[in-house]
Order: sequence, then structure tokens, then C-alpha cells
Amino acid sequence: MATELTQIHKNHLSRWISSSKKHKYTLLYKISRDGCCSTTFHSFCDNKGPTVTILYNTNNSVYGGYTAVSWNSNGAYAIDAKAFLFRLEYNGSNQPMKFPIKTNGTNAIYGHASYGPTFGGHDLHSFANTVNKSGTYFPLNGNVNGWGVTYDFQGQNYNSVMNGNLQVLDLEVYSVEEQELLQKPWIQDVEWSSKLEEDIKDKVAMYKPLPGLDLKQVRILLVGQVGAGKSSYFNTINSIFRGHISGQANAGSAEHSLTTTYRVYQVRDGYAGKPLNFRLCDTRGLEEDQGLDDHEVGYLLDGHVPDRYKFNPAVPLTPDTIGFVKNPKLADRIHCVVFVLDGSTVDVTPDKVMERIKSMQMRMNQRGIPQVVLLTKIDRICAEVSDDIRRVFFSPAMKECVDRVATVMGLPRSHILPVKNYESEVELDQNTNILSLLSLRRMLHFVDDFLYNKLDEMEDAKAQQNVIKE
Ligand SMILES: Nc1nc2c(ncn2[C@@H]2O[C@H](COP(=O)(O)OP(=O)(O)OP(=O)(O)O)[C@@H](O)[C@H]2O)c(=O)[nH]1
Ligand SMILES: [Mg+2]
Repeated sequence: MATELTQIHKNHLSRWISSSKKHKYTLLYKISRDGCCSTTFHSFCDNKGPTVTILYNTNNSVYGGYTAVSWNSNGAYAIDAKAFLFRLEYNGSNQPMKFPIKTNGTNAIYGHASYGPTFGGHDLHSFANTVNKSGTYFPLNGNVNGWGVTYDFQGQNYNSVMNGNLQVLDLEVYSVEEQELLQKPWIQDVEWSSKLEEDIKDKVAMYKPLPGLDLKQVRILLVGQVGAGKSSYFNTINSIFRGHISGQANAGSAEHSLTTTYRVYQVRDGYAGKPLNFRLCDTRGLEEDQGLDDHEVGYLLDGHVPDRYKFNPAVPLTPDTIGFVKNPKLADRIHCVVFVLDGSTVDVTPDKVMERIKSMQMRMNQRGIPQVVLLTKIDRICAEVSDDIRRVFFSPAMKECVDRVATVMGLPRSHILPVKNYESEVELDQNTNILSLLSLRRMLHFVDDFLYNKLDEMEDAKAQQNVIKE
């Protein structure tokens, strides 16, 4: 289990702290990093204003407490009517629940130099003095002797919140600051109008690959972790051009990749219309130990993999596989790669998946193939964006997420394209369409960069041949 506050956790906490405000969470103290010691806790966390304390236990449950007042070492209770305890996950599943204070704020927290974070009298006393790690976890020496004295546990007990023990993989304290929407957008904003929607839709529909390359359609490859939203992106684009919500590609949640077959999808302009000049290539998701492998990626990029090829981890693709495209042309190759990343969990992407993405990037760089990131599920990154997609470029949470992804992927911010895919909607929405079309138009610009390079290469080679002939 990741012992780090995810975006989904932050969203729950922010809603509980104040539904109308956004918050910035800064890690102050983490026992697996800083040691489990009350003096360290106080030196890092006293007088820091509002904080949230999170415990991750060995049963994959995540719980903790929020206080709007500063921690102190005075050996005294502090009053805080805004304090609450909470559960975020129970046995690895999302089970958020807020446990409000029931005493008008009296005895909300207890600050003592020898105590770690302690809430109520004492509904949750995490630890005292120093606790050493035992194997993989910290057997905290606190207690919950005052369970329900200060906080209203809504019928929940020590077992149903904390599995009846205080064995934790980690305990973290974050400072919580209120954040307003940005004054200036993190990247140029657009005019969210039906005219813009029509303009970009037309541009995309009229897109033609560079002449002189004998290329009718370009290919954009979608790769990324299982469940990131690759198939949903194709469905979103397809829906926009179909004129209604469509679910042509199978999308949903499964333990392993739902997409097991390589699909080189066409998008048609309107009902039974003619195919547009780009194809979206949907792949099997990346996983820590299975899924699309490096070898297959090389074949995909070079255009050896046939449409409807069934990925099979037990039988890797080889030149002898039926349908293997032996002599791919430029038209068979990939002209732009899109890394599809789930914005709401990107901060906890497993290291192994990240390593695989990095090694794929090397293959793409060797071939000069442009790369962009499609940041999906932005409705889960920021509640304000979920309410109104037009706030996407003004959301501090979006900016933070985009900056993190740009750094990790080694790409400029302008290569990170946020989208909200259609997932449960029944009607198209103008602003959702605009954001998706903007991303597609950017991808086609990147495709053009690649094609210009190819054209230059071809022309240079021709010129060389002419020189040799002369
Ligand atoms: N809220 C929200 N959910 C999304 C978004 N995009 C995709 N989803 C949901 O995420 C889940 C996974 O989406 P898929 O499109 O199947 O993901 P995939 O990358 O194709 O996954 P695999 O084929 O299994 O590798 C589905 O339940 C989608 O409805 C989004 O932008 N917002
Ligand atoms: Mg899929």
C-alpha cells in the first residue's frame, strides 16, 4: 500500500474541512522518513497552523484527524470546534467517513512534549516518546482509551476504523493551507464557446497529413497504466464526432487490463460518415509485472503489430506471429505517442510502472517520435474543475499535478494535456468536448512536427542520391 496522501484522499479531506475552499497539503512529518519520536514530531509540527494527521495501518486502512489549531508542547488541551477524526480507507477499500467533534471544540487536541499527535481525551493517542520499527511496521504505543469521549464516531468502533490495533506502516502530518483559484492561468486559457468547439472540430475533421509522404492517415498511440482512461479517450473523441455518447471501445475497471486486443480505431465524421485522417491506437494497459512489454512497444512504434492483435503475456509477439507486418511503411508506423496518466492517482504510480514508461520514452526518443501526456480524470483532481471544467487552467491543484507530471516525464508543461473523458454521462457537453478537442489538435500538431522531419529526411536522402548520380 502507498503510504502517501493521494489526490482522492485530499479531495475528501478538503470537502470535510470546507466545501467551498481548496487546500494545499505540505508534508511536515513522516515517521518512516523522520523517525517515530515525539520531540521530532513537535519540532516539525508545532505552531504550523491547521494540520491533518494520517495513519496507514498494516491492514491497509487509512485514518486520522484534522485540527485547525497548531500543535503545541504545553501539556494542555486546545479548543477547536473545527477538528474532526476520519476514516478514508478500510482494509484497502475506499470508505470515507467523517467523525465530527461533539464538545463544541473542548479537548480537541492534546499537546504534550512526550506525546505524538493526540486527539480528544484521548479518542486517539498515537504514541509517546520513541517507537522503534519492528520489521515493516511501527507498533505504536498509544491507545484509544477515550474512544467516543470527544468525537462522534457515528456508530463505528475501534475495529471498524483501525482494525483494533495501532500497528502502522506510516504516520504523516501535513500542514493545510487554504488556496484560492489562480489569478493567472497556469497555461493560456481559451474562450469556452460553441464557436471554439466548432472551429477546433472543423480543424480536426479537415486535418490532412503533410503531402509528399504518401500518407492518408496518421497514427496516434495511446499507452499507459491499466485503467488510466485510454479506451475512454477514444470513446470520448468518437462520441464528439458521432454526435452522441458512444462506447465503441470496451472501457471500465478490472484488476488487469480490460483492453486485451490492439485496436487501430478510426473515427468517422458524423453518423456513417467518412473516416477522419487520424487513427487512435488503443493498447493493453501497463502493469507492474505484466501487460504491454518493452519489446512489444518497439514493434508497435515501428508498425509491425496488426490491428486486432491479441496481446498474450505467455506468448510474446515475434516476426513469426500471424499477421506480423514484416515491412511496415510510414503509414503503418506510430507518428505520436500519448502517455495516458490518471491525474487522480499519478502521485502514487508504482515505481515499476514509472520505470517502464521511462524505458519506453528512450525507445521513442531514439526514433524521434513526439510524446505528450494525456492527463485524465481531472474531475477527480479538483472539485472546482469537477463542478465546472472551464476552471481547469485556473486550478492550483491542476497546476501542481501538471508540474509534477512534467518534471517526472521530462516534458514541457505544454505537452501535458488535461482531459475529462466521458464515463457516466448520457449527453455530450460543450466544455468537455472543447478540452478533448484541444488535446487532439495538439496531438496532430506534434504529428506534423514528426512528419516534417520525415519529409526533410526523405528530401535530404534524395538530394544525396542525386549528388552520387552526378
Ligand atoms: N471520473 C472519470 N473517470 C474516468 C475518466 N476516464 C476514464 N474513466 C473511468 O476509468 C475507468 C477505466 O477507463 P478505461 O478507459 O477502461 O481505461 P484503460 O486505460 O483503457 O484501461 P485498460 O484497457 O484496462 O488498460 C473506467 O471506469 C472509466 O469510466 C475521466 O476522465 N474521469
Ligand atoms: Mg482499455
